[in-house]
Amino acid sequence: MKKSPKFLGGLLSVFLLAGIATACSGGEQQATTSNAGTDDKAGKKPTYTFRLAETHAPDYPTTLGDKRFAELVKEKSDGRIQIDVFPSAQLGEEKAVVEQVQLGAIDFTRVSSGILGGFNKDFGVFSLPYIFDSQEHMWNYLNGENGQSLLTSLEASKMKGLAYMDPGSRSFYTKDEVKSLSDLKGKKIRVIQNEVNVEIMDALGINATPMAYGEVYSAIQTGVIDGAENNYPSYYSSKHYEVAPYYFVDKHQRVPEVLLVSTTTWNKLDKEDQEIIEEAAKETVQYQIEEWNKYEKESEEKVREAGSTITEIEDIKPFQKAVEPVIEKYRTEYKDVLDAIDAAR
Ligand code: GTR
Repeated sequence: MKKSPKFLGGLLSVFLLAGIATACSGGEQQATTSNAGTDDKAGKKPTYTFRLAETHAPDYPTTLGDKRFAELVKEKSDGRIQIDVFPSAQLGEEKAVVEQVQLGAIDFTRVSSGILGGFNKDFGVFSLPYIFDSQEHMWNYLNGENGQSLLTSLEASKMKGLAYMDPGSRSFYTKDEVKSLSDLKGKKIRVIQNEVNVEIMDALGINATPMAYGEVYSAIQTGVIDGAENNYPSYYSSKHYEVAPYYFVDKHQRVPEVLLVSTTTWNKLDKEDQEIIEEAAKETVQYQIEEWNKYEKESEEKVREAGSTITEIEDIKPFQKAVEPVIEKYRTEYKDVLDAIDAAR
């Protein structure tokens, strides 16, 4: 095939962009950066500039958590380690970002463990429905030994989990009114791309449509799907309430958010710098939970004001019963985690 000049031009910009991305993608500062030379002086520790990818808007509580983390790292390293937060999916949708993190092209990200489940089997457990009774139950588990050790299991997938963030609870929302489980049957509902989500929807008689978060608004608007499922903050911040004004509160999942670092980036750091990053991540958690709680309330109010119809489910049992086979299917594989979750009640 003869390549057109436009095609070749496009190819050239891809290479140029890839070059820039590599040059900016963390690690010790290159000689071309503005503060080059600071690490040349004998005995001085190197300076770093890293990138952190976030899918949400700048004022969203996970983004606020990312920014607090970056500030703490900067403070603790006396300005040597700078982490630039890129919100609003500027560095790509979550699945593509995780692939880049595995390659070491993006240093840090805050991502849903729903996405991680597609990369690391251990994380699939958090997509199982109704395993946490409440926010408190979830944090009891996450802060415990089992929850914390799960973060390290990501190392097998070239990432290192640093901390969890609060994800709220996910419920369904649709273009047309839904009042019961039978109204949901046969509907095309967008889910985060992982196998467990598809199995849950199958069990509920829903037509699961895995797709990237950034595509959901137009997919609902154009009728490709009938709705999606998420927490109040995402429902509000993504403006999905404009195209799917029926929110049906069943709280089927709490899928912890994870702050993580590429092991390529991690291995460039000495012990002291690694400790700075670990400490900063842990110190961010309480702040993020507080911001989460505020924003969750606000976003519920905002969608109500905008005219969304919120239906609180009266009896969750038919839902729980319908998804039981999914939990049973995974009970052996995730036994340790499910037992630890039960024990954290
Ligand atoms: C949000 C989560 C995002 C993203 C999104 C989704 O609740 O914070 O990281 O995973 O859901 O549904 O894709």
